[in-house]
Amino acid sequence: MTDTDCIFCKIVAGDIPSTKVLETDRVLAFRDLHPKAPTHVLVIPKEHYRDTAALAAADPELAGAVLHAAAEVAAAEGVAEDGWRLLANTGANGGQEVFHVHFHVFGGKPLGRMLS
Ligand code: IU
Repeated sequence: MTDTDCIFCKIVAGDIPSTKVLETDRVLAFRDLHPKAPTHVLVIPKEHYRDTAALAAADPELAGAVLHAAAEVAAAEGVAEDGWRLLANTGANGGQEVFHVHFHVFGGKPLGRMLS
């Protein structure tokens, strides 16, 4: 399932270049174009789902594969021991700008507390 208007589907297809960090048959991880931390990688299912809720409802196994890949990315980036952050902005109030579900992997510096 792809969306011809979706920029991340175009990255999956190779029509738009990206710096790949990890790839499996169903998951792709690539560096964010505008990194907010020394490690800032986006982990996505290759299939198009608009957000976390749609992915979880349609394919929980794939949602798990994406989480598994995120942990592998953190380990490969060398940030697993010191800690890292996984973030999935969901919907307009959640700050989601690209509507192909993606998980941000941040690490490489103290990230502070989001909630207090
Ligand atoms: P958000 O969670 O939807 O707000 O984040 C979208 C992210 O996708 C944001 O950090 C962008 O820098 C990033 N991004 C990218 O890496 N490559 C692109 O071609 C586009 C957005 I468009």
